[in-house]
Amino acid sequence: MADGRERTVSDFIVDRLGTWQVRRIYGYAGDGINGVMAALDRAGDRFDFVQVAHEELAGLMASAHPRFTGEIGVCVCTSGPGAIHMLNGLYDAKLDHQPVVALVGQQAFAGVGASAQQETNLRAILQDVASSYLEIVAKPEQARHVIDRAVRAALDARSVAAVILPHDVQLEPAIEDPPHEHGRQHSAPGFTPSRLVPPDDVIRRAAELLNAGRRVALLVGAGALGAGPQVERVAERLGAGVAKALLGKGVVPDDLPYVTGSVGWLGTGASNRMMRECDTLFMIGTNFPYTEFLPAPGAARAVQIDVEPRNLALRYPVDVAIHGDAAETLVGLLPLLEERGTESWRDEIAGWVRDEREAAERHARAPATPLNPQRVVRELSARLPDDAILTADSGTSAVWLARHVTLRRGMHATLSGGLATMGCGIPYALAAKLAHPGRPVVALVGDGAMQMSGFSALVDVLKQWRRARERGRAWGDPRFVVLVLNNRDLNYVTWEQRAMDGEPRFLGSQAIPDLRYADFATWLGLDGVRVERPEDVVAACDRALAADRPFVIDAVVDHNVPTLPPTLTKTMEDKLTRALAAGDPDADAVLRQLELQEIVQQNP
Ligand SMILES: Cc1ncc(C[n+]2csc(CCOP(=O)(O)OP(=O)(O)O)c2C)c(N)n1
Ligand SMILES: [Mg+2]
Repeated sequence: MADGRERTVSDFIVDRLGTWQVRRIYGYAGDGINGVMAALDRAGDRFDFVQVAHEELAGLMASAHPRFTGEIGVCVCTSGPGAIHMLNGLYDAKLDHQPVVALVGQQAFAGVGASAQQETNLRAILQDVASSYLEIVAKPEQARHVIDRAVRAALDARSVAAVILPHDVQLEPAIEDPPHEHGRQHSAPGFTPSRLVPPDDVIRRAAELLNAGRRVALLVGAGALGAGPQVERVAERLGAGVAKALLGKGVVPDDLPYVTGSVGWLGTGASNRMMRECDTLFMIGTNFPYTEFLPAPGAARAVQIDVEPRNLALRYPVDVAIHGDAAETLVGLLPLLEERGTESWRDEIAGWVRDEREAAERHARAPATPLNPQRVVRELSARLPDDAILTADSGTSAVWLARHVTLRRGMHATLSGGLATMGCGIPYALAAKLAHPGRPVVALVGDGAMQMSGFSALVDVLKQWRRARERGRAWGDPRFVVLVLNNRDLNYVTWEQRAMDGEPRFLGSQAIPDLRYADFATWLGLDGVRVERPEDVVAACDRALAADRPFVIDAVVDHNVPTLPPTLTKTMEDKLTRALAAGDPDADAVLRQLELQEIVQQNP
């Protein structure tokens, strides 16, 4: 090396990641990973090391990175507590099928087995989450093929790979090219994903089934994210409506007349009605788990496309199950699909969609104490710039994102779908901003999520905002808006307690303190405003979207506005009634809101 030092295993690993086009690494220090940190320091500008305030944030940012870049996400942490903190972010990546490589430090290999401080059984801890690949680099010769294989495995499986790096091995001299002898490996970087094109006869059978349908419903998920134009063409050709699973929100714009919006518990009346009344279901890249919102088994004939055979015909007894890429399959299918003669189903859907949009507006305008969260989200949505990227946390913000944010062409939105972990909103948004500094980014988060990890995440936002400016690379678009839905409650679960379990809101587990989120942002040197009156909502949104720095809107919203599906099943209604009669502290206000929000019971 230039300073006369020998290149270490850590230098080699860092270089090798560079060869794999890795440029950004999210992480946190600790003695178990110091060798790698020093190598990152030596690598200088070749990497953007993003220091987080908590390892979970590094895991979540690594899980977000591929969603916004198409690249692999890389995160790094120390042994024991670092790895354990990071685990939640890694599971988030695994459950949402994001390719992530985690470099996890370990105490010196020479001492492992003697219960050294911070020594944990990392293999056991990481075994499940890193099921695509998990290895310990115990000898310098291993570094090359273990890194190559970890990256390739993560990309191939679209999942998590983890490499455990004992501290003493990190510091050993690198062996760049092991000798050509027994037991040594000679790997190389590089990965080209293959195209999954289903056989012609399967596509033909799917086309026949779809052509025979008179009331076709499309349900699209994350697997359809690169296939938006094809989905639109198929829907137009078949006169079909398009409903979206949460992670598929960005597949097609929300403002098309045949897009019914989200489906399920968080979904719209229009989507759920279309699912009940369709005669043909076409699922594209979705593993949407709430089967009660799909047609009753056998009520519709069905075609499904998925890249993962194990997801096929799992939630619904589909007639034609296609193992294939969404876009590739749809391209093959389109020429075989017949133009519809009758437009009645399409008109019916368009009518539901119009009604739905009017109802959403009415519900958002309904009075609440002090603010109706739907109104805040709608006003912000209406003002979003064309290329905005949105994220939402787990909680009511996910519901309002699903129902009240109108994604237009060019916009993107994501959240923690599979794991549905709290605390994802801000780290996802920050990863989006680092990937696209020229685009406005908006995070919708709960006050519980703020108290859980959001304050730390805001510190990370501050650090990255400052760092960009100090390096003379200020974000091309400074807008980074965090909307905190301050409802003093773990509200999503409060509604689950009522409608799923028939239990009243348990103040001891649900109520949380009212904190000053905007004041915290301002105190950090960022900007923010607290909103407590409906007439101040618009001005707050305008201010946030005109700010020259990250901005927090602390919106004091009503926790009695229901996040229930628009139509309740008899069971849900019975449970809700039981909960409210069982001493729910907010029963009266809840009953009033149920009326204002026009929550109705499905025909028994
Ligand atoms: C890490 C984690 N813990 C618990 C949950 C269960 N959970 C889902 S939503 C929610 C409430 C979140 O409260 P808050 O952030 O205030 O959002 P709200 O629903 O009130 O808008 C909880 C506890 C979870 N999803 N993730
Ligand atoms: Mg809350």
